[in-house]
Amino acid sequence: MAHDEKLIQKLAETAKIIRRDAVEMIRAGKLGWIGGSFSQADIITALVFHHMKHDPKNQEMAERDRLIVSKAHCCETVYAALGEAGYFSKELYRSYGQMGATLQAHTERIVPGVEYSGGSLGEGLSFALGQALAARIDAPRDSSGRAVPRYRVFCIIGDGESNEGQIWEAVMAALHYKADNLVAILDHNKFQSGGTVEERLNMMPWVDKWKAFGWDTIEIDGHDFEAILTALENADKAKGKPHAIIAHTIKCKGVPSFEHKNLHFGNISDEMYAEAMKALK
Ligand SMILES: Cc1ncc(C[n+]2csc(CCOP(=O)(O)OP(=O)(O)O)c2C)c(N)n1
Repeated sequence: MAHDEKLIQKLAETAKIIRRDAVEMIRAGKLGWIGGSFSQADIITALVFHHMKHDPKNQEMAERDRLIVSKAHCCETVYAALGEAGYFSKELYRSYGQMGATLQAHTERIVPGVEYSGGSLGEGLSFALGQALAARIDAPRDSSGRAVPRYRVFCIIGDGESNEGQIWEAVMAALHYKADNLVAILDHNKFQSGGTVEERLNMMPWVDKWKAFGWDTIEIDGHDFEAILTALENADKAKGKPHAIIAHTIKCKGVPSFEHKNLHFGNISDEMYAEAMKALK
C-alpha cells in the first residue's frame, strides 16, 4: 500500500536538511566523503526518521533497533541524521574532523547514537550479525518455542566494500543462523574510491548473488522513499531468512552538478558550496 504523501514529503525535506548539514560539516573540516554520504542519505533518512524503533531521549534503550553503517567513512550523513534527530547538539558539526573533536571522519561509538566504530571496510556486516543474534538472548518465545528477537539490525554496506571476503562470510553465517531480524542494504552507487566497481572488481549481478546465498533479496531505487519504506516493511514480514535490499543509488545524489562523478573524498570549494546550497534549498 502506498504511504501517506505527507510522510514522503516530510522525509524528502529531512533528507535535504541532512545533505545540507553534511555539506556544512565537510566545509568545517575541509574534508569529507560527499559521494557515499549523499548516496546513502535517503536510506538513512527513511530508517532514522520513520522505520526504526529508537529514542534519542533514551539512547541506551535495550530494544532499540540498530543501524550499522559498515562503510563507516560515509559518516557525515550519519552524524547529520543523529544531530537532526536530537542525539547531540548540532554545535558539534563545526568541529567536524578537527583534532580532538568528537565527530571524526569515520563513525565512532563515542558519538551519541552511533552503534559501530569502523574504517576498515568489510567488517560491519559481521558486527551487525552478532548484534542480530544477541537480540535473541533472553528474548520472548513464540508458540513454536522460537525466540522472537527484541530488535532489528539494519546494516548499510558499499558496493566497493563488497569486494571484501568477510562480507560473504557474514552472508553465509547469517543464513545459517536464520537471522531474519537482519537487513543488509547495499548502497549500489556504482563507484568505489578508485573508479567504478565494474572496472575494479565486477561482482554483478548483485541480486542473483545474494539470492544464491539464500537471502530474501529485492532490488529498489534507493532514492525513492516509497520503494525504500515498502522494502523495509516487507523485510519485517518475511520470516526465516536474512534480508538484502539492493538499492540503486547515485554517488553524490542531491546536487545535480555533483552526480555521477566520483566525488569520493575531499573538500567542497566555494563554487561547489554555492551549487549545493542552491540545489538543497
Ligand atoms: C579494508 C579497507 N581497504 C581499503 C580502504 C580504503 N577505502 C576507503 S573508502 C573505499 C572505497 C569504498 O567503496 P564503496 O564501498 O563503494 O563506498 P562508497 O563509494 O559508497 O563511498 C576504500 C577502498 C578501507 N577503508 N578499508
